[in-house]
Amino acid sequence: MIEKSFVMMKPDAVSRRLIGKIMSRFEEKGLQLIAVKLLQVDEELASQHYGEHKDKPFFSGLVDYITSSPSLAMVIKGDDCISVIRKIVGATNPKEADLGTIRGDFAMDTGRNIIHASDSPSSAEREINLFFNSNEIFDYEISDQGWIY
Ligand code: RTP
Ligand code: MG
Repeated sequence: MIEKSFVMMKPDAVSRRLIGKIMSRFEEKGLQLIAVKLLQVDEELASQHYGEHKDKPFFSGLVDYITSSPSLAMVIKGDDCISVIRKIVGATNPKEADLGTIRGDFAMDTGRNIIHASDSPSSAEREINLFFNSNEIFDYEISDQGWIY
């Protein structure tokens, strides 16, 4: 089933200049970028986005991390893409994440795990609406127009 997922490169990914490398993993897999935005997440947006974790001991550190410098928010579209993207991203703790996953290859610390991805269709819908207006999402069809090779 064709799905949309919300994916965000966290401040460490942007600051470490990993945007291109990370983006290419989704594109090479066969997924389609339909929205992208560099933004500074503020405390209110971080608290809404990670609301499910508000009572956890790591919450204030998580908000400090996500608001520390700009992040790159995206909407990615593709067949079963919510679970496929979670596999590409890897486990929450980068030390346990398989090599070949983004977290497994580029990160060492759960508190600096470089990328977020929606974990379910309902999270994806909520997160996409939180970060994007409908006119910022370009839900185009890819067809062979003679220049895809
Ligand atoms: P995300 O939401 O960012 O995609 O990460 P996730 O689903 O893999 O993990 P989740 O349980 O939703 O946790 C959200 C983020 O909180 C930080 N965290 N720190 N110190 C800790 O024990 C701890 N646990 C989670 C991580 O940055 C994690 O990505
Ligand atoms: Mg999560």
